[in-house]
This record gives sequence, C-alpha cells and structure tokens, in this order.
Amino acid sequence: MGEVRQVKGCCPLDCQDTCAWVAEVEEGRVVAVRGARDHPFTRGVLCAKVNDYQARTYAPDRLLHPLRRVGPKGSDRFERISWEAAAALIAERFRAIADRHGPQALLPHRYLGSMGVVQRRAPMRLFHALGASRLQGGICSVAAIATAAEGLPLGFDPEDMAESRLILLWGLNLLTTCHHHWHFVQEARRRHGARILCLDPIRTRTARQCDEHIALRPGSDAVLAAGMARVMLEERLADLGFARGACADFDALAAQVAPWTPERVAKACGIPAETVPRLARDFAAARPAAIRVGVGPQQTVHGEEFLRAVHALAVLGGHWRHRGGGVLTIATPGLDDLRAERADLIPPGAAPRALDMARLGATLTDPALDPPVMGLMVWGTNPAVVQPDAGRVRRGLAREDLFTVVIEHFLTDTARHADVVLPSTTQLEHFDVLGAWGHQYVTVNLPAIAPLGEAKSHGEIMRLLARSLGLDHPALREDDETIAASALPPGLTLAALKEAGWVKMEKPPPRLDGAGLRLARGVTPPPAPPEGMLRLLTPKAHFFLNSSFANQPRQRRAQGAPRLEMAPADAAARGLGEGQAVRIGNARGTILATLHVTDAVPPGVAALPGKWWEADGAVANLLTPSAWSPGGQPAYNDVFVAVEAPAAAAYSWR
Ligand SMILES: Nc1nc2c(c(=O)[nH]1)N[C@H]1C(S)=C(S)[C@@H](COP(=O)(O)OP(=O)(O)OC[C@H]3O[C@@H](n4cnc5c(=O)[nH]c(N)nc54)[C@H](O)[C@@H]3O)O[C@H]1N2
Ligand SMILES: Nc1nc2c(c(=O)[nH]1)N[C@H]1C(S)=C(S)[C@@H](COP(=O)(O)OP(=O)(O)OC[C@H]3O[C@@H](n4cnc5c(=O)[nH]c(N)nc54)[C@H](O)[C@@H]3O)O[C@H]1N2
Ligand code: SF4
Ligand SMILES: [Mo]
Repeated sequence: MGEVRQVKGCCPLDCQDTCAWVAEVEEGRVVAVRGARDHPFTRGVLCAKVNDYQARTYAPDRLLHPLRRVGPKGSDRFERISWEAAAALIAERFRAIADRHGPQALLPHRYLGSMGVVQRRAPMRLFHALGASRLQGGICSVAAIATAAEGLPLGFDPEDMAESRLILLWGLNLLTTCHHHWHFVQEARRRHGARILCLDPIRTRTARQCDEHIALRPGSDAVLAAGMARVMLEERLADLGFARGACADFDALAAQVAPWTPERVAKACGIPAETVPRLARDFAAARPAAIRVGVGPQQTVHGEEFLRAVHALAVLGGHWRHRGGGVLTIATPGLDDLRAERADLIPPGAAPRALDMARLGATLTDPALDPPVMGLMVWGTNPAVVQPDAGRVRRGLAREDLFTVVIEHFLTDTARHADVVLPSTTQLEHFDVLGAWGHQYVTVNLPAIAPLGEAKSHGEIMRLLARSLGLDHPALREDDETIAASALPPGLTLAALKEAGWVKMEKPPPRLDGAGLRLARGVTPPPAPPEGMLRLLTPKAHFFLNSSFANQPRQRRAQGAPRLEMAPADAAARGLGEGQAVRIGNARGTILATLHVTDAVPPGVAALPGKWWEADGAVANLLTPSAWSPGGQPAYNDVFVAVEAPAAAAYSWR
C-alpha cells in the first residue's frame, strides 16, 4: 500500500449543509472522501448521496473532452473536438450573434450545481464584458429571498436551535435534505426536553422521528398559521409589546387572522379542529419556539404568503427575543460571491436587460422578446429537467437557430441539446471556496488530484474563452485563487482560510423590535383539485441531489425506479394497485412511474420524489406550469394530474 495523502475539501452541492471533507489520495487517485471529523457542524459524516463522491469523478460516462453536435438537437450524437476548436467555434458564433442582434442576444444560465465561487461565478465575467443579457432570480427559495427584500429576516445561527424549547419543522424533510441540522434539534431535546413537530403533507423520514406529525393539506400552511395566530390573540397569549414593535401593520394582521376559526382552519387544512388551539398554546408557551422552514411550501404562487404567515406567528410569540427563537429559513456566512462575477466589466454606457433564470422556457420561446436569445451558455444546472414547464424549456433548447454551450460533468438532458459541450472539473480536481445556505461557515476546497482527461475548471474556461473572444481585461486573466479570494468577507484572507479549512462567520441574531414589518398581506386557502385529479408534489429524493446522481449506478440502485406515492382511497377509486405501472398526466404531458400505495400521503395528493432524467420517463417538470409567485418563485407544487393505468405506455409532452 502506498502512502495516503489527505486533502482538505468540501462538498460542492446545493445543500444546506456544505460538509467539510477529507479526500484520501493514494498514488494519484482519490480512494475515499470522508467527512472532516473536527468540523463543528457536519461532524465527520457525509450523506447517502455523496459518501462515494470519487465515483462521480471516475465515472466511466464522465465528460472528459469537448464535444460538438453532429446529430439533431436533443440527440446524443456528438464528435470529439479539441479545446482550441471548441473555443474558436464559440468565439465565432458568439461574435456573429452579437454583431447581428446585439450582445443582449447572448444569455448566461447558471445555477448551484456547484456552490463554489469559481465554478458558479467565474464564467459570468465573460458575459459582463460582452454586455450580454444579465441573469436574475432563481429556482430555489425565491419566496424567501423576495420576503427578505421586504425586511423579513432569513434566520439565525442554526447552532442556536439547541436552545429552542419547541421546534416546528415546517415543510422540511431534514433527515433527507440536511441531516446535520438534526444534531442541534436533538440537542434541544436533550437539554430542554424540546418537542419536535413536523408539518408536512407527507409522513416523511423526518416526520417519523418527530414527536408529532401534522399532515396538513399542501398549500394550506398560511391558513394554519392564521388560525394559530387567532387563538394566540383571542386567548391573550401573544407578546403584544414585541409584536406591535416588530410589525407596522399589527391591527391589519389581527383583522386578517380573525376569520380563521379552528373549524374553518380544520376544513381548509384537512386536520382536526382541536389541533389548532393546542398548537397555538404550546407555541405561545415555549420560551422560545423555533420554526425551521423548508422549500416545499414555498413552491406555490402563494409562497410569500406562507413565509409572512410563519413570521407573523414568531413575532406574535415574541420568540425573537430569545436565542434559538424565531424563523430559520436560510443561514449564510455572508460571503459576497456576487462580487466575483465582476459586474463592473459591463461596458460603460451599456445597461443590459435582466432576464429571470426561472423563466428560461418563456425566454427561449417568446416571439416578442427583442432581441431574441440566440446564444446561450449553461453551467451548474440541468434546466431540461429542473425548470418549471420543462416541455417549453425543451422546445426552446431544440430551436435550430439557438447556439447553445453547456459546461457539464455528464451528458445530461440539457447537454444533449447543446451545440458545444465543455467538460468541467469535479470538486476533487479544482480549487474553490464555498459559502453555505444552512450554516455560517466559509470552507475551502483544495484540489486533491489534477484534472482528469481534458476537463477544466470554470476559471480556466473563462480565461481561455476570453482570449478567443479577444476580450482583454486583467479580471479575465485572474487565476482561480484570486477569483475565489474576491468573495471573502472583510478580515478573512485566503491564506488563513486555507490553513484553517473553514472559518465560522459570527453574526448577531436579527433584531426585530421596531422592525416595522408588513405581514398582513393575504392568506389564500389552497384550491380544490379539479374533478378526478390529484395535487402532485415532487419532493427531494433521498439518494439524489435534484437531478444530480440520477445517472449514477449506486444512487440509482438505492433510490429505485420512479415511484408515485398515493393514498389507498385514491388508488382504490382509480382501480389501481401496488406496484402497477401508471401514467401521470395533464394538459402539458404524460410521464410514467410505478405506483406505491401508502397512507404516508394524504388523500388528494400524489408524490413523486426525485428529478429523473428523460431516460427514466419521469421528468415531473413536464407537468408543472409556467407559473410563478409575485416574487418569482416557480410554482412547482401548483400542479394537478390525472393518474391512470397505461393503455399503452406513452411518454409525451407538448
Ligand atoms: N437528499 C437530498 N437532499 C437535498 C436535495 C435533494 O434533492 N436530495 N436538494 C437540496 C435542495 S436544492 C434544497 S432546496 C433542499 C430542500 O430541502 P427541503 O425543504 O427539506 O426539501 P423539499 O423536499 O423541497 O420540501 C420539504 C418538504 O416539504 C413538503 N411540502 C410540499 N408542499 C408542502 C406544503 O404545501 N406545505 C408543507 N407544510 N409542506 C409541503 C414536502 O412533502 C417535503 O417533505 O434540500 C437540499 N438537499
Ligand atoms: N418539480 C420540481 N422541480 C424542482 C424542484 C422541486 O422540488 N420540484 N426543486 C427546485 C430546486 S429547490 C432547485 S435548487 C433546482 C435544482 O436544479 P439544478 O440547480 O439544475 O440542480 P441539479 O439538477 O442538481 O443540476 C446541477 C447540474 O450541475 C452539474 N454540475 C455540478 N457541478 C458542476 C461543476 O462544477 N461544473 C459544471 N459545469 N456543472 C456542474 C451537475 O452535473 C448537474 O447536471 O430544481 C428545482 N426544480
Ligand atoms: S449533499 Fe449536503 S449533506 Fe451531503 S455531503 Fe454534500 S453538503 Fe453534506
Ligand atoms: Mo433548492
């Protein structure tokens, strides 16, 4: 056995936890990745998705050299080309598009496939320097970000959760999606005898570990919160001194919740009426209570109402007065990584339009868009699978007049639509710095091995394309470490971070006294499903990270085939049984899955965990609508479907 070298790094994925890891390298090959034992938050364990991350790096189907399309768009017919040829082709096409339609006909499209500063941000420098269309918005927690802009706090240090006396896990499947937070939940149980409640339509892995599961109807959360608030006001359990100071529209809020009697709430939420006052009393009595909010309930056209409603509850309870109290949605170490995109490179006098990244389907298919998007570069996201109304996205990506570049690890459904595919390094092959969205640590990732094949980091791709595009600015020549360092908060140097591995950025909890929040802005009960249809939920799969890993053998075996979960009464009403093939369809398309009959989902709801690729016949977003909340949150859960036995297996979309 050779010597094992240990290299400090971290998981790059879009997950609350940003685990610190150690890559073990033997004779130039990574043989294992293990959680860094001394990390205070992630404590030496990775998750069921990532604990063999090196298998991703060494996967036989990994992209290791540039490709050029030789077949129809969306097929997998590509030929290998050199980096020089790929860069020359991209430069020629991007230049021609900018000359003919103006630079705003070019659009970058990126998301959080890697949360690293370099991998996520570096290519933006090219687009800014070209004066391309800008990208705004997002596809995750957009409702939270929109309400933060209204002044609602995103949250407090999750480590303080250990001080909570009552924890409401509200639309969050913590043991699947961010299991390291469970340490602090358990700590609250141990220290203070805290009760843990789960509010989720589905009896998830997390719900099973809680003291109580409240299986409310999807989209009825704001109604339940209003009902609890009404009880707190009526029974004089609210902390009025705090609430009047925190909330500029206290009287309007009291008026808004007044109609929501326990009986009306019970009817809208599908829960027993007596649950409402009991929850309200427990919530008001805890000193403090914490509401830990997930993404599921945000994914409707009323996502912001949900967030205002739970904030109103926490304000009425006065929970923000105490450590470990209030609402926790997102926690970050305050890395300023947008700075690494260098918007200052936008040519003087240019004021490029901003296009919403969550509306890619609309952007690519809107005949009125002027100029139309003619050149697209995608990295760190798989829009053909993850965007709402994915059929529309695919129609856009299939446009013969659209020139698309995709930077990827694998030939995803999106990459199959590219004209040029560029191979990206994985986290084991590049330097990067990561913030987080579920804790307050900044973490460094050192390269464990040299890039495999011809894969390149996004910093290197940026520098290479800048040269072929004839762009010259010192920011387009910066190395990856300099790019990453540009995002660090004041007082933290790259040298110190590299030495330490991770650094916690302490910040005081938000103060809400006198905050003047406006929380009385509507409580909309969920619509009833159209006759014979079910509301489709598409929660996160335990063994995938969104659509990542849905092509990897170990994770696929563990996750099993696409499975539609349905309540026994709904299955019986359709004459469907356990293990049967079903078609799930609506006006936008039809997908296929295997039925699992279970009382873990309530009547009226069907759940299809996971974001599957086209090859598995279950791209659920082919059924989701082109619909967004006012703040731009895609309404992934506002979708109704018919479920039936397939006459003949048919997979289709319009
Ligand atoms: N294993 C795994 N981990 C992940 C991911 C993954 O794909 N797989 N994805 C990562 C990402 S990008 C994110 S954003 C986070 C998300 O983390 P979570 O927020 O925990 O995940 P979701 O599955 O989106 O939603 C959580 C729960 O909301 C419930 N839900 C749906 N609609 C409603 C509703 O109307 N009301 C209520 N109360 N609950 C509702 C769902 O049943 C689900 O159990 O997880 C991250 N971690
Ligand atoms: N129906 C439905 N749709 C949803 C959701 C839902 O709950 N239901 N959830 C939404 C949410 S919360 C989110 S966050 C989004 C997630 O959507 P995406 O951000 O698109 O997430 P992934 O599907 O994981 O795709 C990330 C892609 O980036 C690639 N990648 C990873 N690292 C790198 C890298 O270093 N370089 C490059 N070039 N590529 C890399 C991966 O191979 C993968 O193909 O999906 C949203 N869509
Ligand atoms: S996906 Fe999340 S829990 Fe899993 S290793 Fe990465 S950061 Fe940790
Ligand atoms: Mo997300």
